[in-house]
Amino acid sequence: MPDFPAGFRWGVSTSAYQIEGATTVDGRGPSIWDTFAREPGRIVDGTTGDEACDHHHRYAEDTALLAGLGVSAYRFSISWPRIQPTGAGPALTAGLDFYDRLVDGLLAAGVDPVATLFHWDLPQALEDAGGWLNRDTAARFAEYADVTAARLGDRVKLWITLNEPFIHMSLGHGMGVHAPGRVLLFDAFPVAHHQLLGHGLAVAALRARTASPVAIANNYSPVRPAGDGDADRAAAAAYDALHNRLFTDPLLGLGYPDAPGVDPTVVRDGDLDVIAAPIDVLGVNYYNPTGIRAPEEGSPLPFEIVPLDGYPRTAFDWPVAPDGLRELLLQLRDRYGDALPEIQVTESGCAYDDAPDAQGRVNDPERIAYLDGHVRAVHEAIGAGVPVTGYFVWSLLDNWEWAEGFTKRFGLVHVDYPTQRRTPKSSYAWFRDLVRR
Ligand code: IFM
Repeated sequence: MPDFPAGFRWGVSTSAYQIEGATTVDGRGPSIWDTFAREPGRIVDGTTGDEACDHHHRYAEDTALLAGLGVSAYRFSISWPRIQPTGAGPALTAGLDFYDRLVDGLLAAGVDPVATLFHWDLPQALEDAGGWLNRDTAARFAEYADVTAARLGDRVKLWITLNEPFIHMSLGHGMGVHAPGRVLLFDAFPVAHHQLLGHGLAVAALRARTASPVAIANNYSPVRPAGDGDADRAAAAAYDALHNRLFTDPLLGLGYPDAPGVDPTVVRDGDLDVIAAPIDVLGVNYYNPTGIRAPEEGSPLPFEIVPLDGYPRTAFDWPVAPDGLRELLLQLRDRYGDALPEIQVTESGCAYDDAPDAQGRVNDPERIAYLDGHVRAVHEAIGAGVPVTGYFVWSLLDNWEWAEGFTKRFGLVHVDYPTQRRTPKSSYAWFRDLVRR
């Protein structure tokens, strides 16, 4: 492995609902995922995040795993309904206490706490009032950022406002396969705008409470047109605008792109200035590129997603394409030029059907190959002048993978859910050695 610049941040990521469990302790309110997971047929194995990895009780053990890995940073998310059970009003001290203990434990272990404020677990009471379709949710989000940073702002080293607002809009509100399960197709645009508005308002709230840098974590997927014809290229451009530009152009001061669904009547005077508040870091979550071709006649969508041939595939059937990460990082640099802030890859990882062998060891050579390829792609992008300063593996632990329940394992550490036993996989040792070097 080639050398990385001194100070490069190596980390791992998780999110609250996927690992914490303990969904009813300390006054936590219900979130949209508690509700959604209980609806028949929503989750492939019928499970919920009620227990997940029991991290809320086992955070000290998990902090020791982070220390053993030697990472310089740990990206976790804060559960909004633990802090404000109904998404409004004073912060719950007991809810904040948990993250206070976690943050202090990380610092004592020499690991920088990186906190994401919203990783999809909206308080159910806010959803009942319209959720992200309701403009007021943006103001509520800024209030939550304020009360949380008032307690943790002196110790969290990087704040991330939103995780993957594109996925929350498209899967949660466009297609209904994630919570809250709305099927609005392109009428979901207000969810995009109000998340971005909430982000901008939260940036201002965070700046008033902390000197630490502020970021957002977007999901990106470089688009490959299926053919050279004009129709496939136009379809690819439409998908690219939706997936890769809708949540980045306005953040970097360019306003909304010409993407399907964009509705200017939702955007009020001054909103774009709030959204374009300067950020210090752009978080990039990358898993795979997307193949696109022109839609069949009569399709409600201006594009059709098609499988990309010629790549190995993960247990999710996603193509393993490290070249896509290099391409994406160069594309961001070419697209945004001087407006592009420092980048940290805030998620990169893969699911495989990992299981312990007869000796109890978990060997995951495919994950090692995956990470090796993606880390090298980052190195090449840095060599080409892209300002990448960090790389976080998704994920520390196997965890509850949303609509896939417990069926997809992304961890460097295997979790046996019935016993909650943690077993570091061979990729954990590989990543530890990489970080040490
Ligand atoms: O598990 C998710 C995470 O919550 C958000 N980014 C993608 C991961 C893998 O699907």
